[in-house]
Amino acid sequence: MSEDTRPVLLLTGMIMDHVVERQLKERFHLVGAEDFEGALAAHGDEVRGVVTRGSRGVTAAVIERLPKLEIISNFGVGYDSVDAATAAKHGVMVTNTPDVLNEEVADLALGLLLATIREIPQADRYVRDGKWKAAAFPLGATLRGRSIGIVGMGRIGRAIAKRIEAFGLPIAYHTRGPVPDLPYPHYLDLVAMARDVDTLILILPGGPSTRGIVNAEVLAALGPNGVLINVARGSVVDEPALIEALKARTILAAGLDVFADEPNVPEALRALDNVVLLPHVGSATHFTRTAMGQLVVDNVISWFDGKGPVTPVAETPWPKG
Ligand code: NAP
Ligand code: 8YV
Repeated sequence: MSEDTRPVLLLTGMIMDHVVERQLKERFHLVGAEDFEGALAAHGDEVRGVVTRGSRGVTAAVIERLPKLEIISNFGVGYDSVDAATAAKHGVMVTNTPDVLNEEVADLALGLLLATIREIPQADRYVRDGKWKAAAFPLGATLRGRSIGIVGMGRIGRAIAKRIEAFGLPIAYHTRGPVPDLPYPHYLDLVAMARDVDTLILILPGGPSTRGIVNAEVLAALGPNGVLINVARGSVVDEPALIEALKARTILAAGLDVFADEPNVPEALRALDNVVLLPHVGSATHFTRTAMGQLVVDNVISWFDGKGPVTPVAETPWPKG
């Protein structure tokens, strides 16, 4: 039996250790960062908190092995890899990291949009490969005259819309219900919106309710001049249907920061020249990841100080309903 009376926190991996571990290690007994399964087996009965990120989920099976669990603090605003419904059923608080990453992710979304339409990575490769000496880079597609459909109009969606406005382009959006006070047309029907715009930007949560909503029908409606930008989750797109549409050129191009099975990106996607592929870097700056790490820490400390969570997710409201 251990003499250590500090609450046990299970880390599902290394998570901004110079922010998270540095601040938590005095007050908590941290286990699992380097050997999650081993720590789960050795400490499962004592664990009172879990700190996690998208790359390793906190499933119902994990939650059920942690009888003393009180809080799951997720590094990331998207918490589709945490089974929040099961956590709620067991009275376990779930927190995420909203707002601190809005502007960073919106910046990246616009960068990816421009990179995709203006073929910036392809042009860079052209120079590096010494092809410029033989011929000028071919003329390409334009952002001018485009109309943008944003799928998801929450915190980050609105930050993206602000940037699109500055580019002088019309905006429409699809969510399950209209957002009050927004001047843009709202579509309840995603296919109808895809038909009316030529560029889709995805920024909605992953998980069962959004799985594959961008399917072959949506891509067909987007049409041959269509551009798809996904900074949401890979799961919201039917990836094989997207690959088919890109191969057959029934859409023009795609810019993807997220994939169905990260970090595995299908060879069929990597072989295409009409896609820009990023390794899930929407929030990946020192500035923003530090702010996200701090919010993870703040949630854990506030909880164990008896002050409740700072940023609880919708499934585990605070104060309790
Ligand atoms: P948020 O404020 O909760 O907004 C989510 C938006 O999605 C809302 O407008 C919501 O509207 C809409 N939505 C939810 N379910 C929907 C459905 N079934 N069909 C259509 N629309 C739906 O979230 P956020 O902070 O903006 O973050 C959005 C997501 O971006 C995260 O969950 C995460 O997956 C992703 N993300 C990615 C990166 C990256 O690195 N690439 C970084 C940060 C976040 P309704 O509820 O009215 O439908
Ligand atoms: C993170 C994200 O990189 O916040 C999110 O939902 O996708 C990104 O900001 C990711 O969650 C950390 O693993």
